Amino acid sequence: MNANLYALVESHVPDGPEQPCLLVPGGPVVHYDELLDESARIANALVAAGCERGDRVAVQTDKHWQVLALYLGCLRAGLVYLPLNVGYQRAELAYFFDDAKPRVVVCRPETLGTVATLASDATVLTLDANGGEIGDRARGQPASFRTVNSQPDDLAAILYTSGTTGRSKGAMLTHRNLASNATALVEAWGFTCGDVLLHALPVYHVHGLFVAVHCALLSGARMLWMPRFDAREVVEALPAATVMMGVPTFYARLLAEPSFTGDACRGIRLFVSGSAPLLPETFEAFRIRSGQAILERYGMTETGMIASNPLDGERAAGTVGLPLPGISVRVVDDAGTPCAPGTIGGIEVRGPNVFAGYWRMPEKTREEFTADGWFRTGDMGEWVSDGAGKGYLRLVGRSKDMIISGGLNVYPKEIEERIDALPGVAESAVIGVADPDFGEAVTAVVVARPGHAIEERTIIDALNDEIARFKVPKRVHIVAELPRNAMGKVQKNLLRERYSA
Ligand code: MCA
Repeated sequence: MNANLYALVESHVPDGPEQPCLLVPGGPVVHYDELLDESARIANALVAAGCERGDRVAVQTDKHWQVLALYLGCLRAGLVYLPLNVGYQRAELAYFFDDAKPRVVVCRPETLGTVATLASDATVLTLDANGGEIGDRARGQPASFRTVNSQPDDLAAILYTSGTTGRSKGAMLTHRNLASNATALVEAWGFTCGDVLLHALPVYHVHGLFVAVHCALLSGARMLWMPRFDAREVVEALPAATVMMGVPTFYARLLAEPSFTGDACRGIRLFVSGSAPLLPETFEAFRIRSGQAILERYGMTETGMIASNPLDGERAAGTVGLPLPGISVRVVDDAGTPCAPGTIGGIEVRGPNVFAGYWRMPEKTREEFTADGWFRTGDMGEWVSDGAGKGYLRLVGRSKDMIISGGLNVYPKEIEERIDALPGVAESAVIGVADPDFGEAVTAVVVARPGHAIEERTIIDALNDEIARFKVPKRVHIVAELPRNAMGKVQKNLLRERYSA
């Protein structure tokens, strides 16, 4: 059997492949057969451009429907899909291109010049609402392509995640990882061809690209393909949908939108939240307003989805439910011994969903796995010992210094290094401060060099020029010194307390 994820997608195309797949508000309706034909043309075009099995195709584009055909085309041709957040700027892109050495880079027309300079060894092609250069190349190609025969452990995608060292790591995801997780989710969340998924997430992260898209494709469902999350537009689109997936910020913004009512949700059977903790207050306010209990689940780039509250049965606020079928989760103490329910420990995962390692970082990969093959998530949690959601997994924090802002991970180390390199800065500490919209807001605390005056605005402006905006601190506090403990370590907990107040 061909383990290529595309073969699995193809086997689930609804009866009558002329069924709609993507409904683009104010744009075209893209049917399953059109999407698959375009993926074949793109696969042919990529091979004609010199791509060979295992080559990386880096993609930094807006959410045009053709990007989905590009993703499927890469799978079909045995290429490794490497999606990049559109917010990434020059320095970030340079690192990814240098590390991954893509054969082809697909980008927005407006960044073609920059990308072509940074990825000088790659073929650089644009993708836009009309298809762009990749679309032009595809146009001359046949609408059929023999999907390559892949092994379960062949790479399907690389997704970069930032690291505590400040250096991003490429998580290598195999066809088995993606296929097993997608199959588990379709089952767990009861997806059918009658579903219409409101898709307002970006398609360069696990949540929007794999969790959402795979659930729809593997059940022959349709997607309302929204270019981005806009609360008012989402409220208008909701009555036509049956499922929505989002980060907690989506739900907080829906609650802040006066036109959002229970009536708008009348056709919805499931709201799913993930990528960041959903506050119990948001869960409760949403239930009161809409009559719906949001289903919270837990996952990571390296593992896909790990645990989920149940479709049928109690959804307990503040928990992420039970491990998905086929996935093992344990909570262990520092010695690696499983903790009793109600005792906090490190969360470890094992299963077909767990990634193949970090791209070209064997050392780093070894560090993140235990001797008996469990992946250390870096999250802390406990099995709920009684009351609501007894036996469910509850996340209580992270062992790594990381911030989650609007569902995006930000590593303080990376931002601190950049701030420390700015003129007049002696040192800095970057923390996450509770924020009603983003969950946590990136916040910097900065000390100036003696005799230098620095300003919040200067630091923000300098960072805006260098890195993706979601990583740039929303606030910068200038202080005389950072609080340190007896060992000389900056006491970030004190800073968090001070600036949350
Ligand atoms: C945009 N900005 C942000 C963020 N997004 N700042 C902090 N955190 C963010 N997440 C910046 C913008 O660049 C802008 O800056 C300013 O904040 C306000 O922009 P706004 O228009 O409000 O933002 P937006 O375009 O509406 O985006 C907010 C968003 C978006 C809708 C929450 O960030 C989003 O779609 N997040 C989802 C991310 C996601 O898919 N995560 C899944 C990762 P300026 O004014 O300076 O230009 S996968 C994952 O985590 C795992 C595997 C899992 O379990 O799912």
